[in-house]
Amino acid sequence: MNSLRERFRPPLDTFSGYPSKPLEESEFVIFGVPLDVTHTWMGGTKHGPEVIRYTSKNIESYSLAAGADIEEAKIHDLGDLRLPRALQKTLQSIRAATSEIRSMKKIPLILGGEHTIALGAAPLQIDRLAILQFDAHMDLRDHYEGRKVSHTTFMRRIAEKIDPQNIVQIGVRAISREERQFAEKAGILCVKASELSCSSTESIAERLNERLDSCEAVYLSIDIDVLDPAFAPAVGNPEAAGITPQHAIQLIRSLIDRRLVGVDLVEVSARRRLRGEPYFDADAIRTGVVASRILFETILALDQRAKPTARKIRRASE
Ligand SMILES: [Mn+2]
Repeated sequence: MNSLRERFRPPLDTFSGYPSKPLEESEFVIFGVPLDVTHTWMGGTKHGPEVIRYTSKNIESYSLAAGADIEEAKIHDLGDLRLPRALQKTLQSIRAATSEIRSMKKIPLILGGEHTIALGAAPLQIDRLAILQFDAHMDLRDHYEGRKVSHTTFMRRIAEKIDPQNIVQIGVRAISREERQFAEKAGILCVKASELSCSSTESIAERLNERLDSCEAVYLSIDIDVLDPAFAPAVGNPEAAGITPQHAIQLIRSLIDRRLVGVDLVEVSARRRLRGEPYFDADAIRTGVVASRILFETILALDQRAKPTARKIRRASE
């Protein structure tokens, strides 16, 4: 356990602002990965974990939807992973930390950082693992700007290691022709952002749960750029016509259950760090506020799932 701690920088603020529960008693183990190396437009994801911790301690901690308070959730915040220089080493370090957390029967929850970290965090060795990805992008390019491993190719690498039919992508709207063809051929289930404005979240959740039913474990990866830039402007690659925070929260509440083996929330970025309060620019604060809310609702929704088999579609807007 000590060797696990040594790999992290203790956080200045803990996630949610409440003191961490002891590691042994916790259900979620949170850590940041301030990775910001393969960006193709705007950087700033190295500030992501700090933005999320800062906003999460300032928003209301009670959830109306869950009828519970994040203060009561069993969360331990390890701080930020110390990053080696090489990207492959970073991915190995994420893999080692997440498997250690999972071996303690706890759920790792990662604050990004760029999306590439999901390649290290998702337990791809698990048979019938599903990846539930909220994203404006598919990230399925074979390579990009000479890189085989980056924020825009990592899902292709994942699709080479698990059954692509167990990949579900929600909120997609910014893709290349190559990605579209690959996804269709591979049988990836894609819910376009536009579908969420004309179908109910209940009917979409039902369709997705049918696909997820045969899976043994689910890894949830949330790229905050899945939201419209009006809600989440501080991201590396903003794309118009995105989904709303309500859509994201309702779907997450309807889809997750005790098969969850990991969560990441990535791509929150900040252009600059300011002196004094507020610590970050207004776009970063706005993005952090919605990211923090989504994480609170995810954690509290899982707390309500009593049995591993409870996969009934739930009305999320109660
Ligand atoms: Mn994205």
